[in-house]
Amino acid sequence: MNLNQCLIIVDVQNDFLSHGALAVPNGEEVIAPINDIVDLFDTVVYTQDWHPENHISFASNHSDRKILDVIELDYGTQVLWPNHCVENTKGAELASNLKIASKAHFVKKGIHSQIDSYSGFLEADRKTSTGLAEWLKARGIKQVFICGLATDFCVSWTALDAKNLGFDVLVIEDACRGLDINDSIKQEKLKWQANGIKVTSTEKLPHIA
Ligand code: VGL
Ligand code: ZN
Repeated sequence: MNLNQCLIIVDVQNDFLSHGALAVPNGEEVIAPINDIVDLFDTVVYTQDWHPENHISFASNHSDRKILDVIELDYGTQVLWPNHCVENTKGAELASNLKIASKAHFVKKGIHSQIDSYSGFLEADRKTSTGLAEWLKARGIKQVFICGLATDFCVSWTALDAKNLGFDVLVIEDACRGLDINDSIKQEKLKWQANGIKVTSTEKLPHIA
């Protein structure tokens, strides 16, 4: 166990599992590998997508728009999603069989009606902080291991922001599943390469964590 390392478990919430409102194909397959590695870390962060009912990322809140349409907002392009992870609903709860570390820290994101947030660090306006970077830095964390859902959205944005904010970043590939919209998994992995984000696996973790 290295006290400078942290595990970030992204959005392993009911709505992203197979029968959820925004189902990631085989999303529940991340739970067993994540449960196997949680105890290797002293610091474990769980992010939760947590939207008000009138959230700007929901297609239902735009007239004449449908799910997966892409619109332009002040802060850039926004994909429109089915209603998901509505605050205080069952769908927004962490998967019931996900192991919760004894010193767990929870981060909610996408909580403002007018801004989405795929990243666990910075919301989509690229300015509003969730406070996670400050929290990690105050604890001396230098290296973050990232896993969860979805590889090509919240996992990737969280990884890219972590790197930009000065952390060494590894994505635990077998503990992630993606949505894969228009080849997005491949596109995001190219960004990881270009930005010095490393990939690893749960099998290798006992040797490096
Ligand atoms: C996510 C789309 C919308 C994710 C969250 O967790 O990857 N994707 N909200
Ligand atoms: Zn969302």
